[in-house]
Amino acid sequence: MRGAKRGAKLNFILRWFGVKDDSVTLSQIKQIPIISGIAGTLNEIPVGEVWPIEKIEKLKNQTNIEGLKLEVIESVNVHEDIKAGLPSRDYYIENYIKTIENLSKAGIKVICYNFMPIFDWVRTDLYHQLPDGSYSMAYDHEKITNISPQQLIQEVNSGAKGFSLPGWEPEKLKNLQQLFEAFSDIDEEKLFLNLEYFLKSIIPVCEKVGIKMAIHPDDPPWPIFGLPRIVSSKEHLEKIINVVDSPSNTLAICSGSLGANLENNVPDIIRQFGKLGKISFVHVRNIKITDYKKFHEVSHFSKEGSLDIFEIMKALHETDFKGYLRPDHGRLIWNEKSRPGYGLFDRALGVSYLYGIWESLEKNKRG
Ligand code: DNO
Repeated sequence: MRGAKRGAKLNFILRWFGVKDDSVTLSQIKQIPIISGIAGTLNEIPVGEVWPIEKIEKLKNQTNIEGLKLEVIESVNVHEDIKAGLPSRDYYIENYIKTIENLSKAGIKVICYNFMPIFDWVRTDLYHQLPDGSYSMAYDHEKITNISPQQLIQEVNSGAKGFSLPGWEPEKLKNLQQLFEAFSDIDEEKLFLNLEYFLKSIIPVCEKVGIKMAIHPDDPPWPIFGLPRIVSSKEHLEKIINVVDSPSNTLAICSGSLGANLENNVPDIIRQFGKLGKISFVHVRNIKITDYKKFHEVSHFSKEGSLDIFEIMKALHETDFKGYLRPDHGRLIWNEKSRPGYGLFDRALGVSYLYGIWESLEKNKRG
């Protein structure tokens, strides 16, 4: 195993949703030591449309003025027609390619995306109170089996307090029945073929323009509402990176997503794919698993959750990770009013903790 080279650089960034859609400002973000940039987005562009270069440049300029970099986009969401393999997919793939080209012109290096049918991440409670009085998000599979998708959407959107939640675009979700019909005969195998078709179309362009696509794992890592999931395990990740052999076909490792299934050993997964240079983006979050398919999010600290965050950082360090890393969902603490999971305070505590681990690994290595 290669050790970290002197001067190896890991880029700590923070997710930011834009002036109109985030309670946190860029000037607050720049005051978090060690944060060098953001994972940005253009939330206002409907999924499937081309991201115009002017809007991308505007976001980049806003970010750069604050001394922060915009090199990662989270996410350019994939249109459901591509996931379902409908004839219209070619049109949406063309648009996706134009977006990739436009993003590359603005200096973007990594595009995060996911391939979860219909739903992006799913929680059954956006305000789960922890013993210390803070709030975090929680998931209970039993609840999912007892409510309809419509009910879940209603609950999630009323809890979102006006913020648009990533992946829960209203224009998509209002056609829910039609969407479920499009996926009625799509099993894991077909969904994977549709991912393969998408990757084979876009990855050659990414290679040409120097962009890495980073697929985000399923959150949670098991099927919900009968919809297939194909990015939930080490075996799934292997299959994905092997289907198109390219430096542009990479993974976003999300500790809290993969880690919700105890069979996924996150440090081992990082070692395996890190050694191959297949990880370009990492989300670090801790969760507490309380029962089968039941968990809630906690602070980043290892002692509070079921994941060993030190081991996760160590695996990244051992494999000389030089990509982008961000703290993931934080709790809502100190009465902060923000979108669930994306307040300033707990994510800033998270960065401090993660960087503290990283610095000690670096210094120990140098001796
Ligand atoms: C939730 C996030 C996801 C993630 C997408 C990536 O908070 O982890 O929305 O950004 O799945 O495409």
